[in-house]
Amino acid sequence: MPPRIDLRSDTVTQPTPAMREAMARAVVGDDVFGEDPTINQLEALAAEMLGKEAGLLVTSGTQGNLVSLLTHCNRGDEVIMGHDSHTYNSEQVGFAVLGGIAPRIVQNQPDGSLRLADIEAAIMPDNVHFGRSRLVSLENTHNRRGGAYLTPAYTAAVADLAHNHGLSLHIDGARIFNAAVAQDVDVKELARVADSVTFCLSKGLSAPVGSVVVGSSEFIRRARRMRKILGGGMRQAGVIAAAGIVALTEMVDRLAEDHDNARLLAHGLSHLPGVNPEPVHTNIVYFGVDHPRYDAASLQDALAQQGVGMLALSPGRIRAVTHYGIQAGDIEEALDILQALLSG
Ligand code: TLP
Repeated sequence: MPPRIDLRSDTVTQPTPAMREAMARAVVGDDVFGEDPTINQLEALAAEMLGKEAGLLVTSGTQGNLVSLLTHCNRGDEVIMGHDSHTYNSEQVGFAVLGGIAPRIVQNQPDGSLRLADIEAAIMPDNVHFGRSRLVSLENTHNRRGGAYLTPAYTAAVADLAHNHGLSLHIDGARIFNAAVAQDVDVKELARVADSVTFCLSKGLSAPVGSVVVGSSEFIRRARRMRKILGGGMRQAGVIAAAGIVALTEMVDRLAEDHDNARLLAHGLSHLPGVNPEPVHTNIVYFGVDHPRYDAASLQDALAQQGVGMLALSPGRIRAVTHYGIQAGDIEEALDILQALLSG
């Protein structure tokens, strides 16, 4: 059974009633023939919202990043990415395994960014000894950096740097709508300058399945071939796309509530003994555990026994993520349970 108050991830969100209704009514067709009108509508809507020419529905964020990296790079090419990025750490380095692409690692800064000077230093000169630098990959918001967001100005500066050196820019924008809402900017401002963006429908936007890759028409044409070779041609997946359309039209603005609830949680944690919340930027709260009776793993287990789900993702550090299934009252209840455990 999942925990009653499930803060393990925003991936646990259930589809909304409007999504279930749209899924039941979706007009579908064979998408490998390009004949699923609901998928075509979702892909066009996603492209329009992010300021790109075309979109491609994929099964997951992992598949979206993999398809994108394999489409940008050939074997022996290098992708410059952060040492704490999800794509480097939590996607089985699929781009290296399946694409023969090498990561060129740069330190992530506390705000999730990569220093421009570090990116520039990681671009390899044209030399017979070296790999070919082909791509820069950013993550917005940044999962392991507490949901920190990148700004339009920073993203544009990285795009300029990459393009001036003949490289492309990919953004793992699994939670890019959280980044847009937190800064009160149009998501286009964060996406337009990139050559490709993957974003997830199935996290804070609450759809049951799916992510979308957006880019130029030519890039998406090649990405569609790549998705097929990875087994991602999904036939009548309009039932999935229908929920995705609801996600994009009805679920973006409410992300602000998740950010409020994350701040509420961090504020409450700051008054409890033995836990130290990190700065909150969007819907992700990390806190350090420094307590005489608990480490992160045992506190996670004690919380789970009381029906509260959080994840001890690294030694001494717990993550809690707010989402559509969490109300302010749930946060207060979780804080009461934590208070009893930590002070009892
Ligand atoms: N992240 C998941 C788990 O992998 C930990 C989570 O609960 O946060 N990029 C980023 C920044 C992500 O956080 C994730 C998922 C992905 C890509 C991969 O998306 P999926 O799970 O759809 O393959």
